[in-house]
Amino acid sequence: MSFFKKLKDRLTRSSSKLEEGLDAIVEDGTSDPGPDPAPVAAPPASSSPPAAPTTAAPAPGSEIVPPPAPTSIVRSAPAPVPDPVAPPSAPPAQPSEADAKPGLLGRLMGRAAPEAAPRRILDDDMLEQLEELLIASDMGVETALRVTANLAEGRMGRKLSSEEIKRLMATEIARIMDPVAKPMPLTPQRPQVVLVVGVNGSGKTTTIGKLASQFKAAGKSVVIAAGDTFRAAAVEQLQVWGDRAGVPVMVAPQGSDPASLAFEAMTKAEADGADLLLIDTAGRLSNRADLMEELAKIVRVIRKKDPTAPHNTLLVLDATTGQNALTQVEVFKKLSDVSGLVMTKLDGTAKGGVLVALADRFGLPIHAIGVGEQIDDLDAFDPEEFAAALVGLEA
Ligand SMILES: Nc1nc2c(ncn2[C@@H]2O[C@H](COP(=O)(O)OP(=O)(O)OP(=O)(O)O)[C@@H](O)[C@H]2O)c(=O)[nH]1
Ligand SMILES: [Mg+2]
Repeated sequence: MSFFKKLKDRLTRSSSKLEEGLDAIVEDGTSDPGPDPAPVAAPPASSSPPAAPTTAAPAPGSEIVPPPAPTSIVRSAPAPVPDPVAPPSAPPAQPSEADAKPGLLGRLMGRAAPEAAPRRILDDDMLEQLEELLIASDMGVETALRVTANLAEGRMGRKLSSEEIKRLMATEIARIMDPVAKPMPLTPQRPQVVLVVGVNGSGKTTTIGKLASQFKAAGKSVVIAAGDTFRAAAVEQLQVWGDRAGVPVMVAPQGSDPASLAFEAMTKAEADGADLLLIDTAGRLSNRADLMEELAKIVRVIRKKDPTAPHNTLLVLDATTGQNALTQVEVFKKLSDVSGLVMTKLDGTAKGGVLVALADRFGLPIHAIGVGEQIDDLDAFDPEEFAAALVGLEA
């Protein structure tokens, strides 16, 4: 299965929330009679200012959009919805963005002809509802305002279907995310030392297992240091991944010093001529000062071997924590030299929008995203695919 298909299938809780909200917003205004006030054929004036949001944004996390009716987790492609209020003699819908590109595939698949879909005139009310919808997907107020303002630029007064809004939204989201979509850079140093940090349960150990297997499969030699000596299960978890991938896992007794383990692992990786050393860390320390001390000590000892290490510090974030992920980035940027992000658990969350907020707020590279617990459930971050999956578009 392609990763996009998997991502799209598994992001349904986020995408169906957006999709149902969008359909509701568009339908909310389609009973609006009267002609489309927008000039039919005239392209939007390029000088028109961006549509400024006119109303105060609600507090983050507030659910203003009425909750959508429960639907099946597996979402099917949007079905043609005849407009129940339009009289049979209703004039054809105004030309719109979708009319310009009906899409051969869409027509072959028998998807709704653009004129059959309900449309709504883009006005301040609708913009406000769109903002609220994006905020409810955990995109954060600032980012939601930016996306809707850009979406509205030059389009106020035009009639849009929810499919068209989805495409516009996906374009805006991808625009924000493009600059941060960067695979983890490979450096010339041997071993390249990758320190993996994050709060407990965010998916560090699983991500290391997946990365080790994938790098190994790509022909790299890898050593793992099970630096979470706090939790015995973490060591076993890594050993399973290590055995599966044929990657050595350096372990130490529970409660022992993770820094000395990191040093030993560094020695082994150097002796083996390994390409990569992945160091797991504990997320479960009693307080922030402890965690900072532990991470600093690991860094100090590996620098005795290679002053340029660690070459990457990956912060692993759990998408289901929503806006909390933003706070975690702030905290970990202070604790360590975070060089890139991995977002896990995008499957089964309605909070996928938080990744857009992260990109917009911090600009840190997003190296990979996780959509499940299997080895193939981690892949490089592709902004266009993510944006399409998030709003529920087909590829
Ligand atoms: N659904 C889903 N589960 C995931 C994903 N990544 C990790 N998990 C699960 O999340 C749980 C926690 O993952 P771990 O890798 O143990 O997290 P950790 O950050 O190492 O946790 P600590 O060692 O306690 O700090 C496990 O049950 C994983 O299988 C993902 O992308 N999707
Ligand atoms: Mg762990």
